[in-house]
Amino acid sequence: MNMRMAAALCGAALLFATASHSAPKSLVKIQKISKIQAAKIASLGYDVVSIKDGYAEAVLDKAEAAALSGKGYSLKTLIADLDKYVEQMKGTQNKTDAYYNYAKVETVLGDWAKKYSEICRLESIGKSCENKDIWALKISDNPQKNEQEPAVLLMGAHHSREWPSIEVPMAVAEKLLTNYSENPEIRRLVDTREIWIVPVVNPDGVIYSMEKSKFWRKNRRKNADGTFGVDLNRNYGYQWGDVGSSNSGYSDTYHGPHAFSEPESIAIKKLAEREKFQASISYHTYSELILYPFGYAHNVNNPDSKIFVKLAEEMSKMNGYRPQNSAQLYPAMGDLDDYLYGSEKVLSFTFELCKSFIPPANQIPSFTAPNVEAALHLIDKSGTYAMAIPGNNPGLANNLDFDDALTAVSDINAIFGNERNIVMRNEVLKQLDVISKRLAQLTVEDLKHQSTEKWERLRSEQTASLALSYVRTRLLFDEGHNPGSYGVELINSVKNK
Ligand code: 0X9
Ligand code: CA
Ligand code: ZN
Repeated sequence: MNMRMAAALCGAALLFATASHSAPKSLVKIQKISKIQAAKIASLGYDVVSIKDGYAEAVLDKAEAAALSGKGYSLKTLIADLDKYVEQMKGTQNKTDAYYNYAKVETVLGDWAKKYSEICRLESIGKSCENKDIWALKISDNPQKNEQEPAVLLMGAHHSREWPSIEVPMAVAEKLLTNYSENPEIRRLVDTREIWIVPVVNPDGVIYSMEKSKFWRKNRRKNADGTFGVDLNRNYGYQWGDVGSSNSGYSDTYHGPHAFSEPESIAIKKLAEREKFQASISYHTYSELILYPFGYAHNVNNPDSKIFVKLAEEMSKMNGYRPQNSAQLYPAMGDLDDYLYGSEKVLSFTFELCKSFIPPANQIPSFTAPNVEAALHLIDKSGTYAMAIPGNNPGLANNLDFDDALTAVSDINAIFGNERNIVMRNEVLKQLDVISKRLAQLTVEDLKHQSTEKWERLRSEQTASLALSYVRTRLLFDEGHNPGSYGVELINSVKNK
């Protein structure tokens, strides 16, 4: 071999090593840095996975680690070879404790769709880069019909190496389906809501991560430059861009050639546009956080922050996670939540589950159980808190059932009772008016059928005074036109107040 050829080969080998990114990645602690410094590192496109008081953790290859050391940061390797770590975690699985893989998700969803066909249906909402179905299970009464009911979307595995993110949405689905016939509270949620579960947004990445035991985060797009993968949580089209997000195919936070360049993010977009969700959770790992928008930059005004904060705090009581604004963790452009909230007015949350990417399999029940409770709470409140704002489906408040409408007025009062912003106050009052009319309509119907149950309940709810006054007006009006239709006692009590 002559020298020139050797040199050329050497160059090619080097190039190949970088392009395939086969160098093992490490979990590295960046020591003695402030949260602001950590966020700054993340915003440069480094894969910062956890920010704590005084330090951060990041997934770095050798070159990235060297670059950060070169800038003076003090690094400590926590897990040297993350591919091996995935292999180890795979080994913690046994007959009773095991993570879902794509094939099992597909089988189990199919089985559920058959067994519980009265309350769910399975739909493929699109195909991945490698032509795998992106499955969505809709859980509701009359699942074949698109009813005017508050709707919630739960998603797992935008990032393939974050296996617990598949477990939680699957556990929520299982809880709803298997408890429907026995548990009245579950039955109420299924009957009055539309719950959509997409446990694996990124099938190709999950298959790659589990079968090749690669510490893989992105999808499996073959990029134009020969690299693989787009970070789906940087590919959404609201404030898509370069902050906390990379324009290089090599990077784990590569945002793709343009917004919505990937079939996986397009599938979610189409579903969101069609179903008009009130709320959503996208599951990730790790750090035990509940994140809410906006996340693309610091201090962006979120007009609905009161609802986000209240919901996050309540869910936090159930799983012990810390509520936080996304950008406060670190700004990153093109994430799912900014799109869902910014473009579709969805109350969108990201949960960072667990204390590590993939806890040993015997810990699965300990993180699914409290997170099922948190999800059920959001599903419940999607019919009350969400009604404070016109949202993406303004007709919905008009269609609430009596229970939801009554809870909505008290919930909305609790959140906005001392709202100082006059624009917000007017918006909320408008919604309260719509809900009060709905309450009045249902109450009058009830009274026409000689039942006073709703009337009594309305009278015992302080915050329902507006609805009550609508009912009174209606009763007296009807009495004037058609005396005797409601009974003397009722009319007298209305007259005497
Ligand atoms: O960076 C992400 O995509 C999420 N964290 S993870 O470690 N699972 O990769 C968090 C995204 C939160 N959104 C913003 N900070 N904008
Ligand atoms: Ca329904
Ligand atoms: Zn993630």
